[in-house]
Amino acid sequence: MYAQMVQSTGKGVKRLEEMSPQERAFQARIDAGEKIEPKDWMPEGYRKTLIRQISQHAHSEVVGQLPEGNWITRAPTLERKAILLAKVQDEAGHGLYLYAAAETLGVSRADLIDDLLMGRAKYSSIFNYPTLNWADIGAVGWLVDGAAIVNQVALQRTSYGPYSRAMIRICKEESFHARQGYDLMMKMAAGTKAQKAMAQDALNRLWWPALMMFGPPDKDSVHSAQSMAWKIKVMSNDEGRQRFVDQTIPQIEYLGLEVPDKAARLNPETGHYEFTDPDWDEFFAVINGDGPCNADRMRARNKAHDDGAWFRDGLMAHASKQIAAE
Ligand code: BYC
Repeated sequence: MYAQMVQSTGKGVKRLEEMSPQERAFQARIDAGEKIEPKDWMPEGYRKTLIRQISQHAHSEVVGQLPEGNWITRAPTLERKAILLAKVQDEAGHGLYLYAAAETLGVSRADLIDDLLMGRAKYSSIFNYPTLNWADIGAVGWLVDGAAIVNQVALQRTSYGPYSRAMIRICKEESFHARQGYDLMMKMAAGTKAQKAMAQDALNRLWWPALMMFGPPDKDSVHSAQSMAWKIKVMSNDEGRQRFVDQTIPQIEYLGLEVPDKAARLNPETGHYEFTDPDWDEFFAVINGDGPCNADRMRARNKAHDDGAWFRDGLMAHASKQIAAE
C-alpha cells in the first residue's frame, strides 16, 4: 500500500529503496496499522513532524480561547454564559492534553509556549479573525468546532498513540461545542429580523475562514505526502474540506439562511457539493502573520503569560519546598 502511495504521489516522500532497514521496519509497522508509542524507535522526520503538528494544534486550542473569551462578560443570559465558560475552559484542557502529547516526543512545554509567544510557531488561521457580534459565538461553535471535528475524527486514527488517544477525548468535548453553537444559531435564525441578520452576517464572514482551516489545496500542501505515508495525517486537506462542505450546507438550509457561496451546487452524480475556493492569497497572508487579528492575539497571549508569572513562580517554590522536605 505504501509503495503504491509513493508511486502515486511521489512528492516529498522517502522511497522504500532509500530507507535504512530500521526505517523500512518502522514503515512496515505503520502500514500494518500499529500505533507508535513514545519509547519506540522513530525516524527523526516523523518525530519533528509530530512535534510541529501537535504543538500547532495545542497553540490553536489556547489562542482559540481568545475570540470566544471576548464574549463571556457579554453573554445575553446566565445559561449562555455558563455554556460559553465551560466551552472556553474545555479548550484550555485540550491545549493541555496536546502539550502533554507533544512532551512525550522529548520537547518541553515551556519551550513550545516560548515558540508561540515569540511568533515562531503557527496556530490555526481561523483565530486571526474577529468575533464581531453575538451570533459569531454560535457560528464559531458550529463552523469552527464543526471543521475541527471533521479533522480530529480522522486524527483519532493517527499513527502516534498519545496523539490518537488525546483526539478521542477531545472529539467528545468538541461535539458538545458544535451542538451548542448550532443551538445558538437556531435561536438567532428563528428570532427577530435583526437576530436573523446577525446570524447571516456571522455565517457570511466565518464561512471562508472555516474552509481555510483544512490547510492549502492538496497540490500546494508541503507536508501531506510524507505525513500521509506515516499516517500522521489520515485525510488530505481537500478531502476534509469537501466533507465539511457536504455536512454544513444542509445545516445552513435547515436554519433558513443563505449559503455564502452563491456558486455552491450539489452534484447529483457524485453526491458532493461543488464549491468555490476561499481566497488563498488571504490565507497565506494570515498564516504569515498578516491577518486581521494576528497582532492582537499575540499581544493578548503574551500579556496572559506575563500576568501568570507570579502563579508559576508560586508553584515552583511550593514544588521545591516539597522536594526539600522529602
Ligand atoms: N492555519 O503542508 P500543509 C480547535 C500551515 S483548533 C495555520 O498542508 P499540514 C478549536 C502548515 O502548518 C483546531 N497554518 O500542512 C480551538 C504548514 O506550515 P509550516 C486546530 C496552517 O500540517 C478553540 C503550511 O501551512 N486543528 O479545534 O500537513 C476553539 C503548509 O500546509 C493552516 C489542528 O491543528 C491553518 N489552517 O496540514 C474552537 C489539527 N493550514 O508548519 C476550536 C491538526 C496549514 O510548514 N493539524 N497551515 O510552517 C492538521 O491536521 C494539519 O496540520 C493541517 C495542515 C491539516 C491543519
